[in-house]
Amino acid sequence: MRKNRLRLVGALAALLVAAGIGAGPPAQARHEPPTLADLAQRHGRYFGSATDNPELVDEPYKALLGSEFDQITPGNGMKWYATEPQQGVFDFAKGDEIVDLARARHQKVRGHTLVWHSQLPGWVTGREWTAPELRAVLKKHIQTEVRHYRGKIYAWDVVNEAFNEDGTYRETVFYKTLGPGYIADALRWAHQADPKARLYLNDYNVEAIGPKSDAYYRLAKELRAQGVPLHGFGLQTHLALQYGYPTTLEDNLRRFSRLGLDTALTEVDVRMQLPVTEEKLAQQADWYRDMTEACLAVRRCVGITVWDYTDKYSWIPAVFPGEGAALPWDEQLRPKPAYFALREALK
Ligand code: 9MR
Repeated sequence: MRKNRLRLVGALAALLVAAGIGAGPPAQARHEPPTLADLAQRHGRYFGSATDNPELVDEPYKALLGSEFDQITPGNGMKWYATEPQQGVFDFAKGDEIVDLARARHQKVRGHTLVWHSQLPGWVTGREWTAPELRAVLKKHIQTEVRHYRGKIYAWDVVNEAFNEDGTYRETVFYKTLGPGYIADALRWAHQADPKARLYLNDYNVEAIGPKSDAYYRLAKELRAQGVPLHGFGLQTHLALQYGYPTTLEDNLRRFSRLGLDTALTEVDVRMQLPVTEEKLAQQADWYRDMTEACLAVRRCVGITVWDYTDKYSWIPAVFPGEGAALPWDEQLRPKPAYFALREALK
């Protein structure tokens, strides 16, 4: 029943968009309240988007980024390759640009990300490290970056993607050199540098209850018991229509909540195999609605961030050839059925 109703609403929304009603540049320029951010705030949540520096020359894009969202995550600008391209030489220009923009619009910033095996500079990956060397390098990287942004970052993804699908530790340079304790150390160092920032572990394919989210649950419990400053668990939520919806999402959020942790959907997109059809868009809308309802149902699920808001700047087509259309706005910045489903869920 419900699904059929949702499909109908989605199809209607698509028709309106196709007919140019409620779409196109004039409608976007109007910024009529309530925005997704306004709606989310009524629930004590935020609604955010990732963005990336090269996109900020696109004025219509930037306008919507500034009006519809109350939280921003830099997609790349705060990663290690960008912030410490040479050992001990820090460059915060990209992150600063996004933080300044967000602050001017009173948007929260999620800092992404301090410790990750990917997008590392060559000087980190290109040689062998002893444990004391790498420990010092890691501590300096974390503390210099967190200190630079002290007071300006709502939450940090301190460690990103630390586990394999089967729940074993990913064999990153940090794990192999320092052992699993690098996670607690990273959290402690970040906390020293900005005691007010909320500190997260963040990963993909952890939306459903399963071996990978179980590994985080066990680790989070252990870290909390040891008094390690861990405050949140970020579920990236990169979903794909062909793999099915993670129906245990709400229960999963709730169990982390019971550990005293915040949760957040941090990098949401719902990709599909192209071509786009109305049916796929309607199903995508259902998923956006369902995940929003799941977050709203769990008190400590603090907010939702889409991994950029328009298909124009989605990472999907480059990484999954033949897939795309993953975001709530299309490549022309027109809202899709998913956008209207988000509004419905937040009402
Ligand atoms: O959106 C980011 C994209 O621009 C980069 O090319 C890509 C490189 O891996 O990283 C993307 O963001 C990733 C995020 O940092 C961590 N989770 C997965 C995201 C998609 O790859």
